[in-house]
Amino acid sequence: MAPVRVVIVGTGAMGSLFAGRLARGGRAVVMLAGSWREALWAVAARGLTIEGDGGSFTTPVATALLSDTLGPADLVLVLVKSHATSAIAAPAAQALAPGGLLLTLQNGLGNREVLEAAAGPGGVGVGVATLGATLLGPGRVRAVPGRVTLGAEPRLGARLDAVAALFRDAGIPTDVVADVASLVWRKLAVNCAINPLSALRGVPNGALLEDAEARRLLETAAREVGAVASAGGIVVADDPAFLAVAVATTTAANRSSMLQDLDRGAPTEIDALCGAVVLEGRRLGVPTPVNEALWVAIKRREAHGTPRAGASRGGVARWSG
Ligand code: KPL
Repeated sequence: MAPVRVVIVGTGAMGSLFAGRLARGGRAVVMLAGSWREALWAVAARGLTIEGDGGSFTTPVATALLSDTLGPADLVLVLVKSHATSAIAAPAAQALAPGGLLLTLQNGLGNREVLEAAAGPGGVGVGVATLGATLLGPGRVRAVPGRVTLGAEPRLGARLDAVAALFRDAGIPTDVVADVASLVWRKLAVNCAINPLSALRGVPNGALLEDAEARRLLETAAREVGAVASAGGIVVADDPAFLAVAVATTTAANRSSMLQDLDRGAPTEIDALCGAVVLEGRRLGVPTPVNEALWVAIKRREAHGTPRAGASRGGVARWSG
């Protein structure tokens, strides 16, 4: 069988994790693309190193700048931060081979729409990842267990099932579910609950469950997201607070992506998370006081913009995706 041609856009923790796992899986030829030159150079020189869940390994992976010619790829996997989606949408779409799939596994609302504007709706799929990944330095990542869930849509045909099989063969537990809107809002509830609280407190996800006040805020933030989803006609199915607690438990050791962003003085995804929920809540007449407070608090910390003391690992002060 011919190898699957995969371009991964995003050289941060998640992009590196997927690139490493898929490259080692042996069924894909992988190219890691981004704008963070230090990471691209490190990977080109030494390969990608993944530690943690599933054992440590280093694997060679091809690299490219976004301004290079990318593809043609059967799968373009988008793993940049949500605020960078507009900047990468055109090169990501251009990298697609005819019939290829552009798949976003990003956090937050709005990414799909931006990618569809560049690639057309027929070529864009959506999934969510509860895998945790901590960037240890350029091209070096620690993985925390979790899974990927992909949203099946009739217009995507069998392409999503093929991607699910590719991920599973690379050791990434993957499911396919039918209700994409529910999938996205369930993950949104988890991220709005875990990410800002862990970032503000400077603790790994699991520590939020050990403190009564943090846990109450986590559960309330998640339920607010569920209330906004319901008002918009989206069925979240489970209690969003239960979902957030479950993910905080399985990713207990992980430092959330927002905590890692604040640690290195980089912009966070708060606008696409709590910010998007607050605006949607206002539109639908649903109060979201905890999400609003978290949005404001993270924006203040971003404006302050100083990397947390001792947060710079591997001698890199500012990392970007
Ligand atoms: O998606 C995540 C993130 O950190 O962005 C979770 C699942 C909360 C893992 O930390």
